[in-house]
Amino acid sequence: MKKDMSIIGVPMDLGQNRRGVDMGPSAMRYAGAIERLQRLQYNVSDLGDIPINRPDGKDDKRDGNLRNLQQVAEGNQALAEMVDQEIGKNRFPLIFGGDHSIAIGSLSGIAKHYKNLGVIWYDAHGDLNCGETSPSGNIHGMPLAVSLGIGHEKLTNMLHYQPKVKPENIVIVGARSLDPGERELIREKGIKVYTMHEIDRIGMTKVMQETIDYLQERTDGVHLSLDLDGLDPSEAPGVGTPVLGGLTYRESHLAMEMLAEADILTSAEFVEVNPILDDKNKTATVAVGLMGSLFGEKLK
Ligand code: B3U
Ligand code: MN
Ligand code: MN
Repeated sequence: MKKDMSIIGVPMDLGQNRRGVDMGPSAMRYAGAIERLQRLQYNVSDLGDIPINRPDGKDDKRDGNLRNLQQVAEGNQALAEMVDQEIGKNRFPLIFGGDHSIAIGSLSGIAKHYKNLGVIWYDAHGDLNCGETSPSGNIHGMPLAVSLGIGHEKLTNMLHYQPKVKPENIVIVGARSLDPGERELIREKGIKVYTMHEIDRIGMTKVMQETIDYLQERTDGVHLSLDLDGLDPSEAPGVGTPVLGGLTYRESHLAMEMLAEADILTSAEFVEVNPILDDKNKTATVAVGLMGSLFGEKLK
């Protein structure tokens, strides 16, 4: 893995309707993210936070069924440009969310640099909705569909190219809450999904080994998009849409350690940490612990 790393915070909470997730970047910094990575010998440059414009007046301006589309698009545009720039400098981008809508900007900036970017989507949800299928209008439930070129033009065409990712280069891990439209898209596009059912059946070791082998064969870079709600809410309570029956702390560390060993990652993001809903910064602390494993603590 590259030893030069750029941290980018994205205090975005407009992709969903529970305030507080904009403090995720601070919570992860407070939990010691930067020091932890420096201890692992990374040359870390913390670029601070991307400015996010708030909608004037009410928080719930919709464009079609998309809540806060304009502000979400603007924030993601700025993020996309910064990520693109950092990769251009040969640095590893590590992005701190913010709600999961920020993956739209991350993937726009990242995918430009690869012919076949692989994506590991560690999440309770598929985030494969669009305006027509979304039950909520929340853009944080849409970024993976956007990366496939499905959704509002303002989002899909960011940095003037699309799609960002091919469906066969995506692996979803931990899914247990999929909407009807998302299931249909998964079937139609043949997206690889390890739901909690498969993880219970074959175990995390096999799931990650298969994921790594599958992506190593077909991709030239791999982005990890880790939504803390992929973990069980008993271990990561500070998230906006908790879903029971999730991945354990231990399974998640194992997954991170296997990724570190395989050394396939070229970028990563940790999203949906909401310190207002948390229990004494537990979820940010879990996130930072997972970063430790992902970036090689066990290999030292
Ligand atoms: N699938 C639902 C719920 C949801 C998606 N992502 C999160 N929650 N975190 C939706 O609103 O699209
Ligand atoms: Mn998500
Ligand atoms: Mn989720």
